[in-house]
Amino acid sequence: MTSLRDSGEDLVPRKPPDIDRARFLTGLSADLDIGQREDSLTALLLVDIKNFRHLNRRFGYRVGDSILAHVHSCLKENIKKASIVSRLGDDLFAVVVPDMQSLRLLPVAASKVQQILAQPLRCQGQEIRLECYVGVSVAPLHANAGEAMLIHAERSLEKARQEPDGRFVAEGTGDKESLNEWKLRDELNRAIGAGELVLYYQPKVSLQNFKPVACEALMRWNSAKLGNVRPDIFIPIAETSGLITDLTEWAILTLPREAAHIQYNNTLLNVSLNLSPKDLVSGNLQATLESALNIWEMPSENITLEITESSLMDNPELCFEMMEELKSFGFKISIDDFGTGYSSMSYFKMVPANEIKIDKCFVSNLVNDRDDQIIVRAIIAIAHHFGMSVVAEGVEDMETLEVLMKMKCDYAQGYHFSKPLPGAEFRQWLDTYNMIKYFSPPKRPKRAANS
Ligand code: G
Ligand code: G
Ligand code: MN
Repeated sequence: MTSLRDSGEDLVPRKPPDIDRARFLTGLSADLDIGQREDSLTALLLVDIKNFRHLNRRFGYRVGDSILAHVHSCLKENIKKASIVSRLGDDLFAVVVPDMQSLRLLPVAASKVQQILAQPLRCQGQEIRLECYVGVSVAPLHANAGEAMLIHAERSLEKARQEPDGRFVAEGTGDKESLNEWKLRDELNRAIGAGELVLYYQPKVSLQNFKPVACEALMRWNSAKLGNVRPDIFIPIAETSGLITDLTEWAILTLPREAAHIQYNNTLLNVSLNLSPKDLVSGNLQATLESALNIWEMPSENITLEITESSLMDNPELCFEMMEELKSFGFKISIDDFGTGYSSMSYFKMVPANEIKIDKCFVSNLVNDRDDQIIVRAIIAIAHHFGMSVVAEGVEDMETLEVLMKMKCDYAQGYHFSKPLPGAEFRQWLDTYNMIKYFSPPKRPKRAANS
């Protein structure tokens, strides 16, 4: 008897704890409010006893009730940091841990719950060890409100039932980085409505007539809270979170309004817009484009849609199909960052593009690097063969420009002409454009040289 007693705590006959979801949610909401005010993490763990029905059958409902009371008090006593331990359903318990210091503690907390309940328990002279599944959610990573936290934790619990260790801590909750990303995503979502996004414009200059004939619209985010956030930070986050289609829609609705005033010598400039592959397959890109252009009476021929070469590789057939369709509506299609995506030569035969933009990594050392010269020359020759024009990106000086002109490159874009500028400044840049300033004397056309 004593030896058995040593091996586990005796189950005390007790009434089961009340189920009070409403009270639980009130308590959880209060914790979430504090967490939000103090910018701290609040974790919710849902605990489901494995095979509780069998225990009921084996020992009777009275013992079953006592086991539930035991689980409740055991969690309460052993998880010192918990602010709430509540019974939410037959054998379902919730534990709220406020002010969690790090997301790394989440799997630790889940396994601690399992260990606590696995302590041997003596029931009618027999030793049992409770096993449980644990699902989790964390505010503000997964949700901000009580109900949403519960839904997320229930989903996680569903997954936990399939896991060999009975717990499920979602991917991406393992480090602080993902929390920062989450905050950024939340801010970005707000930014779209808050007017914090702006389009900047960078000129694209013709190497045949030396005039600025087009420009690229580039998104900028001036966040009231975070300052200027670079697109190479927020665009990837927008892409993984699905916000990118909202950003693109914003750009499409903004662009024609501004671009309708972007002219050089009374001629409207063609404007490029960057798209993500998600935009291509989203289904409403074309309708949004057309309605925006209709409002501003801008022909689709004036818009070029840039798609990065590497992004096309995921699903080339579908992307090509969409590009073909956009092209049939008059839009120009450009392949951005060309040369970085490892596409094969057969790609040139299939891609429905009007233009190729050579990535700046091949352009920045063009003057001195013979390998880059060979590559750029080859890209230009092949693109021209297939009827596509070529833009060199990242042109920073006159020497590079000269090399590109010798290679019969069609357009150049880069800091040599201008960095991306806000709309008003860009229009000013166009108004004061002087080709002599940007092209070396031998390359100047005769008339310009004399004037
Ligand atoms: O402007 P620049 O630093 O800063 O842009 C960085 C990257 O962000 C580039 O690869 C550019 O294509 C991308 N980018 C800029 N604006 C947009 C946009 O409006 N949509 C998409 N999808 N990408 C953009
Ligand atoms: O869409 P894309 O990936 O092509 O984005 C163009 C990017 O290149 C933007 O981030 C823009 O600010 C940047 N950029 C434009 N011109 C130059 C240049 O001359 N030199 C360098 N280093 N970057 C440039
Ligand atoms: Mn681009």
